[in-house]
Amino acid sequence: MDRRRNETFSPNQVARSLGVSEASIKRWCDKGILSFTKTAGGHRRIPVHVVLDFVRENDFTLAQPEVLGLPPSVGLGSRTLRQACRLYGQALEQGDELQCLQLTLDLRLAGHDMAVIGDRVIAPAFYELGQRWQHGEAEVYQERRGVEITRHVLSRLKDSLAPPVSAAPTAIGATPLGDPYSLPGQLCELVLLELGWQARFLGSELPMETVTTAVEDLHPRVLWLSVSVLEDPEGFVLDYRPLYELCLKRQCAVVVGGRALTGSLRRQLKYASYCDNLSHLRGFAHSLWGAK
Ligand code: B12
Repeated sequence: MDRRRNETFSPNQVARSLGVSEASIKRWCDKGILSFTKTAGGHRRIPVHVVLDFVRENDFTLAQPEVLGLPPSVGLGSRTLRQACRLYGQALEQGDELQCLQLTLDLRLAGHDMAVIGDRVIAPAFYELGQRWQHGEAEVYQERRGVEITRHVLSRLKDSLAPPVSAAPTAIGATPLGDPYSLPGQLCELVLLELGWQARFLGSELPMETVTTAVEDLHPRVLWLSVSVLEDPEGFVLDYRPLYELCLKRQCAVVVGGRALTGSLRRQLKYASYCDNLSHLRGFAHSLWGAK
């Protein structure tokens, strides 16, 4: 292990391992970005740990880890998610739907569940896009197009899931009046479908009365409410109460989430579970029923 840490490589080898030019490596050495030692003959030598630190800190991928004597799969695993998030964000901004689809399908093939893809790739990519929009670095149309692209991608992912068995419990979800944010609701649907539930996102901006009727008609085991924005928080608390009471009677667990549900608002609500993210929903739903 220590021997490996002390092993050094030439700029040419490091360049090949990173998939960049040798000139870039020499420049980074000279700028102090990559630390190095010099041989008696005056040639630069870069320790392997310097390369690995550089890769980690700068979100680089190792194009050919084997040049540094590392296993060819180095850089896969958890780092792949960060990389995928960055690429997803770029593809969103460029309007590249195919790339967005490819990235999410690849992650599923690599064994990541929908909750992880939503929490660690899609949501942070949109967060970044929102930041860029706020700072005038991204256009409104790019954000709107990004939402459309992701809606299509999620619906394609839905098509790739096995249909639920008839004995699977039902889950329904919605966002309240005044909340146009549809992606969290669509993602919740996918997370539950992946677990084998008969899940259906009813849509955005639903009055609580019609959600109540849906609970009466569809007999769900879970109702999820995604609340990203609330025009009238007090009105929401009042309208929500009878819905919650009905759910309690019908043994339907109410799961709430979304950035508008502040701590003070949550204290005024009753619910079975509050989820910060999709992985929480996955865990909760799985504890109730999970075919997978
Ligand atoms: C897309 C978007 C929109 C779209 C949404 C379209 C659609 N059909 O969904 C539209 C065009 C509607 C929109 C409008 C506006 N937006 Co906007 N929008 C965004 C953006 C870029 C992404 C939101 C999103 O969908 N993210 C993807 C989802 C999956 O991630 P998420 O919401 O974080 O959800 C995660 C968790 O919270 C959790 N979760 C959420 N809900 C639930 C529910 C359950 C049950 C569970 C288990 C989990 C869960 O799981 C998710 C995955 O981890 C955000 C940026 C950001 N920071 O998020 C701005 C952002 C939210 N918008 C913003 C603004 C300012 C606006 C507008 C006022 C702009 C304007 N001038 O018109 C309007 C207001 C609209 C309104 N009525 O309130 C600001 C809000 C600032 C603030 N502090 O309030 C943000 C933060 C952008 C920014 N950086 O300034 N927006």
